[in-house]
Amino acid sequence: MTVTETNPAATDENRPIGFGRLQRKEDPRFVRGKGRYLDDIALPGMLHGAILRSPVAHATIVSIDTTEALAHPKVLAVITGKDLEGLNLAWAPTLSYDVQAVLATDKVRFQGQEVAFVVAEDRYAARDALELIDVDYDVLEPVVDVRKALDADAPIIRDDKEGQTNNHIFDWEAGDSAATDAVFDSAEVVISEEVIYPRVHPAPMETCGAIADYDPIDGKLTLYETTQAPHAHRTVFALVAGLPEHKIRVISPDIGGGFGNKVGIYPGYILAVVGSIVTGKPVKWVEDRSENLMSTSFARDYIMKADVAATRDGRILAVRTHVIADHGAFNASANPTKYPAGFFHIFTGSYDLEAAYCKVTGVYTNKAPGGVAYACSFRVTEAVYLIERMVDIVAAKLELDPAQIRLKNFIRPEQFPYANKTGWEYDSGEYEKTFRLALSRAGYEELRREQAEKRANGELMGIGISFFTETVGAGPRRHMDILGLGMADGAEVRIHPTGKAVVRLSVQTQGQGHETTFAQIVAEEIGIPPEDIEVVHGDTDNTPFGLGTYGSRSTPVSGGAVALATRKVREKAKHIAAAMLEVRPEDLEWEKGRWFVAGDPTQGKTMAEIAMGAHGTVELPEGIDGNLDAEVTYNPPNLTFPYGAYICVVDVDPGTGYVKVRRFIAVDDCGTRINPMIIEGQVHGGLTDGVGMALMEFIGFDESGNCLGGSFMDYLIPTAMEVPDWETDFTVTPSPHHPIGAKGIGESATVGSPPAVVNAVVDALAPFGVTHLDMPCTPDRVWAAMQGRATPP
Ligand code: PCD
Repeated sequence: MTVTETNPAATDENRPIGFGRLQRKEDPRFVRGKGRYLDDIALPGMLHGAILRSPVAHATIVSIDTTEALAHPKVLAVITGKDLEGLNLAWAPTLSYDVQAVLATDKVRFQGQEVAFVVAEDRYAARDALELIDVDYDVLEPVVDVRKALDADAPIIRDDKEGQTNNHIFDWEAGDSAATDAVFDSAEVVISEEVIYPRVHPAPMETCGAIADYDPIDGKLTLYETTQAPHAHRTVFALVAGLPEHKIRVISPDIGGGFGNKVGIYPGYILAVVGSIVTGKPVKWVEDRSENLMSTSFARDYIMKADVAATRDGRILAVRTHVIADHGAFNASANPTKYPAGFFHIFTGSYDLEAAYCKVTGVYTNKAPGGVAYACSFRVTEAVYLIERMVDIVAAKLELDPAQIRLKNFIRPEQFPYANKTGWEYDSGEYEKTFRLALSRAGYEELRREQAEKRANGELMGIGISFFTETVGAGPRRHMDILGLGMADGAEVRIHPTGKAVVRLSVQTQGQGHETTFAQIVAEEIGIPPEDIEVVHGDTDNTPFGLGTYGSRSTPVSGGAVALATRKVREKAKHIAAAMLEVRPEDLEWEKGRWFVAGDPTQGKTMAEIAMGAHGTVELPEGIDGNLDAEVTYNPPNLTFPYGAYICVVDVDPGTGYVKVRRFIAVDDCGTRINPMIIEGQVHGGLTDGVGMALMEFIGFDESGNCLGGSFMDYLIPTAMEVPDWETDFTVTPSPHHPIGAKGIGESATVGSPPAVVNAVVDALAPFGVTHLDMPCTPDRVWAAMQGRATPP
């Protein structure tokens, strides 16, 4: 892949912090195949668990016969929902205040639902024994079509819940409905469309798993888990299982990709714990690929009906939308409490509107529960897709250029901090500057000329634009919590006597490079080289409390915590240096790595000397207790609002409908950049994800509720073959409230790229009169659209 970063501003004040394009400190173990993932861990005497899953989407369980399975010579336990009922563990709370069956007791409600758990001496025996369990199902009519879920005659899925008389979960709204309607009533142009973001899956390379090791003597549970949020999991386990929190240690080893899939607590994790308590031995459970795709948190699944009010010359005045959100059989969505539809209400995008209103209706269907924010800060992805598709549709209907209409409607630099119409305060942005850089990198005018020539020859070339604003870094704890846990993060920095440091994080890396970038933040603040700074994470016994890594919150929240903790250390170092130099602290000045006497630079102490002094024999001033450690819990004042301008060029094969992404230009602004190489990697990965969703990824269901995306034969993910050489660039607009000005970047490209790709495909199909096409733009769908036919399912 070619990496092109030509921004001349990338020097001096825009330089990356803390030693810049540092190679990743974690890579020596990864590139040698020496990472330690969950399935690499083998504890002495460890047993293996496997889950029996429902073959049907909706059925009453008449009986479960486990006799034969229990008779298998290598089987130690077979656990059913009835057994769990006795322990009060058959149902577990979800992150959205619903309950989810750990093992089905009365009914199964989606294909792949957990029905029984076998613990055996090895994995093969556990799997074999699943086939010896005899379950008698009485099959019921499933609810598959979300549009029919609220019909009066629809089967009620959640009859386990008292008072639940239909499949309705929630209605949630944001913005001002009346004010929005008023703008619509007098608008020159109103344009409407139904935009679908289909069900997709994060599908990380490593599937989910857990090893539970319960020690019956001291009652301590050590739980190895593929989790993005070890501390939150520990607390939830304490609340759910009634285990004392100080007796739970959650260890998250190396994670082979999370992408939101490893935020929730899945039945398999709880079953591993129950298995260990029952057998007195460690129990490992690791799901296979189909289990991952069919039962763990899916993403998206939003049907969005939207209207845009505009002037005839393309000034966008208001947007309103009603969304039907398919949450599957249990509402296991991971969202801050106040926001059952996540941060969807950022659907006003990057534009200065007069009014906006959204209503989201969540419903149950007989599908796997979720949905999770797959590379997405709680539904920002859906929001960005909606507004960026709608802006293009408006442009097409008004015969305006999609670049011009965006330029006309952007929030202007002087309007920041910008209060949008649904309650967000965007921290900073220079949208036009970033957008113009993307246009010039793409050679936009030239591309349009080329397109016109090609069209004249019957060739289908499309140019798609997307400009996105995200809201990442949840969040100010007064607004945001998950199950009552406020969304702040702790960080601890310790400087050892010889001047080497350790920083302990509450967040958990899944491949994005925290062991490098957090060392860089400390390095920048205190002048110790990054290689002398150890980053510790993923073990609740050894790290401060915090809510974990998702929604691109590590840099905005934990990054702030680390910067502030390090500044505390620096401040303390000043007092110790003053004592060592026998001067007053006010007389000292800081230069990277060293305090020195103002006016006499020869008189100074390096951090290493100060560290030794702190632990040595120097008489320390009042109130300085003699170490160089500090701890901070950072509760961010606001979220951060990274943004970007993406331009995609596609060629559509007129004979087959196959879409080839020829070029993709991505200009991102994530404020202060810590490690440009890591940022590029994050962007490349996210763009690949985005192309996947736009063109091939899809979890579908047949009318019986059978999952049609249950393996990588059906659920296509992109490879290097399907993506172009990415052309990336950037601008730097620091966050004014973040301690180092950084915003998140990990999700930007996944959020911003699908609309650029789809806009390009629709643009290519303009000669056929096509103005909208739903994802994924597979060859059969594109072909159907070219023939003027409805989208095939
Ligand atoms: N950075 C820098 N600078 C800036 C920002 C950032 O440098 N300014 C970097 C950091 O440090 C890191 C990264 O970059 O390392 C990222 O970041 P952020 O944005 O903050 O984020 P985080 O939190 O860390 O992470 C998370 C994300 C997410 S969310 C997702 S999906 C994905 C991403 O991340 N995932 C993943 N990326 C990645 N990568 C990898 N490799 N793997 C994975 O898994 Mo969700 O919500 O969960 O759905």
